[in-house]
Amino acid sequence: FDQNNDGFIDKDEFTFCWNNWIKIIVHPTNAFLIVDVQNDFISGTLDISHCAAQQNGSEVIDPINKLLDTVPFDAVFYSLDWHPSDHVSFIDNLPQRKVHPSSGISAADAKVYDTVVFEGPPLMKQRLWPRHCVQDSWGAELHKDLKVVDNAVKIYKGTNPEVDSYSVFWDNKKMTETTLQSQLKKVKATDLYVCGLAYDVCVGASAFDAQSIGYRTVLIDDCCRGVDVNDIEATRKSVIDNHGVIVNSSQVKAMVE
Ligand code: VGL
Ligand code: ZN
Repeated sequence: FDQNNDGFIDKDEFTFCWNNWIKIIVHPTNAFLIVDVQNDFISGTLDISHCAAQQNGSEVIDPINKLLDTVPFDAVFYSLDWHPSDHVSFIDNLPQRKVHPSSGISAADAKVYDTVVFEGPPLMKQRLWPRHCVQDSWGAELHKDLKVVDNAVKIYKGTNPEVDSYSVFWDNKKMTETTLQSQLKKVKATDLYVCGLAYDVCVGASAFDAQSIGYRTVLIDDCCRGVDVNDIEATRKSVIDNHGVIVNSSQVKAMVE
């Protein structure tokens, strides 16, 4: 695309970014996916400012609202982490579950943010989080300052108590699919702009799946906040390695128009 905004497609840029695509996209259709901008991640039970990277989730709201006000996306999706009370990822549900010895840690010693292996079959790796985004609770609501546009679609994920769901496309075991892909097909989306919380968890997993399906994937860096700086950097690297692009929100309008 026209990275320099000079009317010419930069050939090197094109080859570098989009060499994964064998068909030329005649009618680009742009969808905007806003991941999990929910109270619990901003000032609730899983406030990411208490995580290693100490980032403030509320800082994504203004730049996202500005994009919604100024960029003519063809479709807008909001995802919501939406867990039942007995969800497998909640550390306080650990006593009701069986930790496999390969965890290298006993249920009694496991702490929040640790990863354990639950008994199978099949065995299942699971990172433990504080109870968060319980269905119909305040913590699961989208932040009140986040603009919700008309005709947007909300996608709920993580509703199965037995399996976590970071990506907005599939659960972590890839057993069940949300309606996101079918709705993107309906609008013939070719390009997916992704942002939100948490950068290195649900945003990263969603971008990864979008790229595996074949969407031209654009990660909007300044509209994301995350948990761990090393994991955030790994997410960026993965998007670039898979021929996606990472931009600042100030660049998006020119890309979509
Ligand atoms: C998320 C941790 C647990 C996220 C969801 O939305 O990134 N993180 N559940
Ligand atoms: Zn969750």
